[in-house]
Amino acid sequence: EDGYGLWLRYRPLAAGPAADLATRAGSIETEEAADPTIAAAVAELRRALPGMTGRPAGQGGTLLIGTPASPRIAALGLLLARAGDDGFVIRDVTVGGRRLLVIAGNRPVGALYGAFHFLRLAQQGALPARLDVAERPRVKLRLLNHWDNLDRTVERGYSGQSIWAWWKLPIASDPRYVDYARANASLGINGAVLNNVNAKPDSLTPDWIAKAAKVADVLRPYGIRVYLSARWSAPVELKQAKTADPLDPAVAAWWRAKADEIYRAIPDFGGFLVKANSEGQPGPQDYKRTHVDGANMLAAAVKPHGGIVMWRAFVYSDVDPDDRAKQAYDEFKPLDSRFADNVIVQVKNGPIDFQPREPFHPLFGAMPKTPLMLEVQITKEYLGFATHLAYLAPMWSEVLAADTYAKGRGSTVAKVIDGSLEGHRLTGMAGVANIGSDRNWSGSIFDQANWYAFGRLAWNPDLTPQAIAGEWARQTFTPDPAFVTPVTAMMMGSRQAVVDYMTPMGLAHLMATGHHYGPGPWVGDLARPEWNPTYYHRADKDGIGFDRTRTGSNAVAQYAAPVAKRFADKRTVGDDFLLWFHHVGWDERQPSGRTLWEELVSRYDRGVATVEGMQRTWASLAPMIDGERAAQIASFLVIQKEEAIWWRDASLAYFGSVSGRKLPTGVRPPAHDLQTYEAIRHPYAPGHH
Ligand code: BDP
Repeated sequence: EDGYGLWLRYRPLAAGPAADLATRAGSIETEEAADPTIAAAVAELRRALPGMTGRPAGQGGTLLIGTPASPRIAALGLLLARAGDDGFVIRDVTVGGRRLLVIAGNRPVGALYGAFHFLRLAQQGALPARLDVAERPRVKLRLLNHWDNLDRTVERGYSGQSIWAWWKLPIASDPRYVDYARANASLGINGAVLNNVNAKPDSLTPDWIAKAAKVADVLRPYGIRVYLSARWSAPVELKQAKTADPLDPAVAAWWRAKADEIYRAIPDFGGFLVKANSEGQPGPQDYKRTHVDGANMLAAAVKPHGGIVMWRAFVYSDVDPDDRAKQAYDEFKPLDSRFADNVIVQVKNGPIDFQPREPFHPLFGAMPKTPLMLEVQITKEYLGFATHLAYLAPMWSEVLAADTYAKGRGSTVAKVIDGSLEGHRLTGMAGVANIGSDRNWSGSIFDQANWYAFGRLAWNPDLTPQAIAGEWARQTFTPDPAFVTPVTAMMMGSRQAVVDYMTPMGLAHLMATGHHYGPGPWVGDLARPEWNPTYYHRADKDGIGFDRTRTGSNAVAQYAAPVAKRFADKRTVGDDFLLWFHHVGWDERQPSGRTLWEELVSRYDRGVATVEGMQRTWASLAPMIDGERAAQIASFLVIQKEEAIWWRDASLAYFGSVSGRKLPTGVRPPAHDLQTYEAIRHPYAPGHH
């Protein structure tokens, strides 16, 4: 048990559920075995069921899987409209006096998702006596964004090398690609951007297109399309055009020909993801053109093939910004209604950059005429890399459930991205993948839960983090409630713990330079103002926090009036975002009765204490699972505890020195002086290239 099996372990069930499962799904039948997707579904069921039932295949009742193309399924009257294009129906029916379990979709991919859903239910213990399930995904594009480089390093990757063994492609595949596809399909993930948003032009050359095509061939039966990140200046860098000006007809012709070439190799190619004019990446603004000019030109190139363009809104300019948090909105909001209909704008969950906690991005709800997709980061660039146990579903749900008030109460981010608020058909959610060549895929066992949760939320943004954690834990470890209940509670509190020991009460971006590992709140000498932690926390002898109200940058005004009003008032903003929106005096009383300084100190202590509690929980649970995974998790919790203390101590040493406030009595002083923390360097930290 090294974690390679993820949540698809298919271990023997307890006697009762095993016998029931064998009775209901002993032999798998289909009339569509020639379809590669149905074949994949059947193969999965045949691989899974004997292991779970402990009985050889072919005995017991029949499970029939397929689409209405199968006469037996068509005859059943399953009301498949409920399943939509990508969903499924799972039902126990009686035909000619015999019981039959049916898994059906309108398309083969729906049946595949249904098979995985059935296995998800079965792995968790007893199935309902009569199954009658109908599901369909709420969001159309459910994509992983790999930040994988062509040399197999991974930007912000903490789980080994890229799983794409580019050098051996296109001739050699890898069994891992199939297991990757199975895992994604089990969640309904239906697309993968193969390469880093900080893209190289080479990925668009014939050699690399052939490699991507091979990956696409392997993923295709699992309903997963391949996409590529496109480097804006590729035509120039490949020496095939003099300019990359989107309004130059020769440039548009180059991209059209390039798209034609890609589609010849990958007929169902999904399209391009573009990071333009952001953090040094080239883009249309280099030619005094807009994001719209760029996106629409590319969109025209892929349109004849049914492709799309995902244009990222993660931008901040290098001219001294009064507030980086305002820039994406300022640049993109005026472009609403001008994007082509096969363009979707990809917006990070918060206005800065994947911090442990950010308010929802103000663009959600502010561009009603443009489809927006949500981008979250599964890889934990700012939450302790792969070692810290931080379950991210609560963070993503917090954003999905956030009310933009764009069309009055109830205009949640979830409704923006599933298209229901404004009637968009092109909808999506992207997660920056945390997958690499490590045997356990994600660098740690608990980080598998973040991949899992991303997929589940992209399928249904209303699923609760608690429910997702429970189903993941039952499949990944054991369905035993004595294990699942405490482990779920531990997961549910874990992200808040990271917030508490790294960036409590609305602080953000206090990580060390470059690699973003460990504390660096004192850093204030980097070339661009908004690269510096001091820019974000603005601590001085009087107080701390970024004033984003009218007296400051007025970023609050980018939100709809009721939201802006709540954020703008110290009494209503809530302590999650207090210092995000306000500069607060160190001695100002908080609702707890403590001063702000005392409150901050208590948050850092609470974060450390939560990690200690996680260690105790794990010590009591570890004997219930295999030794290999249990030991790795325990050792990572030791790392997390040491580093939580490091974060707490370094932060308190620094903020104590700036504020001149003393630690409240009874509080443990930092182990070292500030200079010691400031001197810590991590020259070989992973993930930054
Ligand atoms: C930041 C990362 C950087 C990415 C950038 C992005 O630090 O490596 O290139 O986001 O999303 O979080 O483009």
